[in-house]
Amino acid sequence: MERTTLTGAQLLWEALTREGVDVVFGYPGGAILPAYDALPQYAIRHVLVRHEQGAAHMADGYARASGNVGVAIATSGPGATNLVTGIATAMMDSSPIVCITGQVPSTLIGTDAFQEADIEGVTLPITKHNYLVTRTEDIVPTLREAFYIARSGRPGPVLVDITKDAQQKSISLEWPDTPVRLPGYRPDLSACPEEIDRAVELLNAAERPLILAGHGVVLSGASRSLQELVEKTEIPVALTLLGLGGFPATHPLSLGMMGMHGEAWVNFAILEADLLIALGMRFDDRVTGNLKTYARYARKIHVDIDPSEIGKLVPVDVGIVGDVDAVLRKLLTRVTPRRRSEWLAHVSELKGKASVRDIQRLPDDGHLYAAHVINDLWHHTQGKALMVTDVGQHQMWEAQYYKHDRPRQLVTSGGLGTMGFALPAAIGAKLARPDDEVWVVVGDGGFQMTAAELSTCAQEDLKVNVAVINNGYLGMVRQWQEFFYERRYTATPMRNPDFVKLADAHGLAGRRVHARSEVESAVEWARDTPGTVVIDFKVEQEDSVYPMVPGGADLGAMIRRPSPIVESADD
Ligand SMILES: Cc1ncc(C[n+]2csc(CCOP(=O)(O)OP(=O)(O)O)c2C)c(N)n1
Repeated sequence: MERTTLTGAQLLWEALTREGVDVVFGYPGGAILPAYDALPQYAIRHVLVRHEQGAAHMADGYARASGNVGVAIATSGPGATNLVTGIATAMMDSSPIVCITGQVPSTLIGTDAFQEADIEGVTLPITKHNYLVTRTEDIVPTLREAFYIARSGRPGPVLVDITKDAQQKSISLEWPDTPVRLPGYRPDLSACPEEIDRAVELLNAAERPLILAGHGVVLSGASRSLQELVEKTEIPVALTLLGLGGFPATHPLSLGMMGMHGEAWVNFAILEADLLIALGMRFDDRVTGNLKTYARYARKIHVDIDPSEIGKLVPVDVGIVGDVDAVLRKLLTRVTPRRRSEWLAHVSELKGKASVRDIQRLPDDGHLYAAHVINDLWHHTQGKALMVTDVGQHQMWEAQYYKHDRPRQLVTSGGLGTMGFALPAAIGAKLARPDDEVWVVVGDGGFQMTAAELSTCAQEDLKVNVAVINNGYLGMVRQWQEFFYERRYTATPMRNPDFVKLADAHGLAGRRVHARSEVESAVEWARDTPGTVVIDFKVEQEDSVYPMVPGGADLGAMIRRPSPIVESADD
């Protein structure tokens, strides 16, 4: 063991360096100033954000794009509370981030000191774990635990709040070199052999099986095993929003997204299946619709690393607690190869009937449809871009029309549905994967929530392509008003700034697109222009995302696109 004498602030950066951190996203202030003062002594890049929410989303985007832990840093009080939405976003989507906040000196805690906020109390329900550190001696062990907890088992956000005096004091310490061990926390990764046996039995016996692939497939790096299992057994795959990319969209056995805005044939297939194999997904209400009528004819196998997810919402026949990849590898050696021509033929019949309502069949009538923009973006980026989306209609169109073939190719806020996520998350993703072409797809509403981070792109000289899907409305809410509130558009029409001028004000290039014929050249222009660019796509204002399962309705009760060009009588 080596002995070192350092200040708490130095120990903080030293611990981060030893965890492999090369970039942090943050905003300084009084209570975290000792840490900032020590930062130049370390080879860690600091990205100065424009709002701490952005720092948390950037750390999250970095984590989702890289698979490593992202780090955000903020001062006490308002700095810390500004992180909250980003932390909750990471928590809902099992994203490993560590947030470090400065706290008022330990002698002032509990006195309503200037910029004092009990951020440990505030973030208790939205972190996987959190800490208040008041002693310099605890900084290193705590940070080591924080990284271990964030990245192990079901990943999630951890917050470490460190008092100013703990950052200032110098101590001499022996650097711990043993692995972190926490008596009360042992993520169990070994699946129970009896449950594996039962799963194999059900898999071999099923006639109409369907795999439901979720975020866990991506997080556990299970894509290859999944593909092997699928090809061996000919079981088609439906994906959750966060599962997209976990199985290639262009694979013949990929059906597409399930749920509220999932493909109609996927939802019908779920309702008709005799076996669902749910992998690293949590039967979210947006995925199941009415639980009472959900997949009534199906036996269910649920694989998840988090035991509390098994049986939480949907009773299952077999629950396997374990890492998805490890479980799939066990199943692979045991399942019998099968061909399923009848079931697959039936699913493609469902698909054929439903796809006549596809917006892609709408002719180019001079209107610019968001779905056309996304489809063309997919085409002109050869399906290879790292896509980061915000929340709303554009998010669903992106999920439907950009075909994600690789894991970690789509970064989006699923569980919390956080508007303002996309631009900062894309900054984090770009820093994680600098060689990737990164596109932000964002609504005019959500863009304005964190557009100040354009300034961060400019200062850090980052290349991110921003596609604003500008419909002049808070589109998804307008859609709900159209469907369920008799078109009373209260508080959803939006008067926007000139987004091209906004880009210009940041020293960035911008361009406006009104017609589908201009999309290709705009995409090419974005790719060729150095630095971050903003494209303002002026799309059809009152288009809606179809199909749609109204909240809480039966999965089969989808509202369908009303005016298909071609419609078969029985569709
Ligand atoms: C922070 C936050 N506030 C409110 C909402 C509720 N909400 C969900 S979608 C949406 C509209 C989004 O509008 P826009 O960003 O323009 O995207 P569009 O739906 O038009 O594609 C709103 C307000 C939210 N998801 N997040």
